Amino acid sequence: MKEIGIGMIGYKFMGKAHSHAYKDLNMFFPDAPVPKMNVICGRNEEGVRQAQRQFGWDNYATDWRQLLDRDDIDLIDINAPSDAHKEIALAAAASKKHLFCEKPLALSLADAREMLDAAEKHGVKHMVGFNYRFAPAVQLAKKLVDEGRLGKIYHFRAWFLQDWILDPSFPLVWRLQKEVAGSGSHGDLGAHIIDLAHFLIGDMTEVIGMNETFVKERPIPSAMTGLSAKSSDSSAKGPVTVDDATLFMSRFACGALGSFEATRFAAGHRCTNSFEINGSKGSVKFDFERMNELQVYFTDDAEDVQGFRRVVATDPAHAYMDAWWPAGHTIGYEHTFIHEVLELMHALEEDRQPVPNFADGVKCQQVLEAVDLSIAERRWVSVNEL
Ligand code: SOE
Repeated sequence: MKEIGIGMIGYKFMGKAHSHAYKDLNMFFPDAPVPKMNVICGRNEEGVRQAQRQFGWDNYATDWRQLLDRDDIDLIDINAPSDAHKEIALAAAASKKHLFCEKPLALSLADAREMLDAAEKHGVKHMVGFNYRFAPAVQLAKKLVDEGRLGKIYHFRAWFLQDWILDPSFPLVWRLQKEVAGSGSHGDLGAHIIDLAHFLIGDMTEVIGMNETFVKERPIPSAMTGLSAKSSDSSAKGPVTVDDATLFMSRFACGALGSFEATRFAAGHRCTNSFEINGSKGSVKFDFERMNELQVYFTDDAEDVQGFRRVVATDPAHAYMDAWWPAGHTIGYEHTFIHEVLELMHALEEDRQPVPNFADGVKCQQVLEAVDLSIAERRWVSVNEL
């Protein structure tokens, strides 16, 4: 069985999700190449040593550069904060390591393009972490669109709603600082629904948007913290330099109209990642909080039973599901990462680019920046302007 040596940088939320995926992959997909969990890397020695033990890595390092000269590492997995992506990716590509990078790919379109160029120049494989594509219900939506079962697509609407920074005393974590995160809800949540739109119905041609930062200053945290930070009563405050919410409309090359909403201020919504597609022959509706289900409507159902039906996408007929449990037994968020890593391992074995790859990351970044430009200049922006 082929083995792929992994060196992973970052050990927090995504580090845990990726580690779990590497660990469980072959238990359910025994024919896939084996991801060898060789080295986990992070700046804080105590933290990374704890993660090494807890997640099951063989070694740890505190400087990512040490990973690049090692012969037992074929792939560098980058899930450090977004401002670190580019430097690591460029150096890893130059060292002929394959790349797996979390979204958003980079802080800017120019940086994302540089990362894609470097990967292509050095002939390495590259993947970007848009994990929601890998939910079986999302794969079913894609199949229905591709097989023409929804007919001509008229509408794509998507919304990704969270509420974890609703409290104004929630601290100024790195995700609220433009120089580290690139953008706020737009790049963090909007990136996912933009990618789902690209995956499901194709490219966008033009966009127009609006955004808002509702809480403009927040307490400065004493240490580097993320989503799990608690409200802070620190009196020292700093400016929030990213959007709290971004909304935009778009036109697609296929003729469909799109609408998108990403916000961290939707009280009561913890992780509502949803889309709806309406075509001439039917519609589908997806909500990540019920991720095993796809609501499906076909216009040619008999008149007396017309309506949305709830398809539970957990039968062996659905993508990936014959590897899991008996029909009807559900899977969860972490399984999207296992399917993502499955695609990555197979692509490396077959000597082809995984999908989604850095080209998809660039395409997403292009839409993110087109929306930002439309907001700055208060006009429709053609995606190809960028
Ligand atoms: C936080 O907003 C977050 O964890 C994102 O960073 C992820 O990409 C998204 O999948 C869930 O929400």
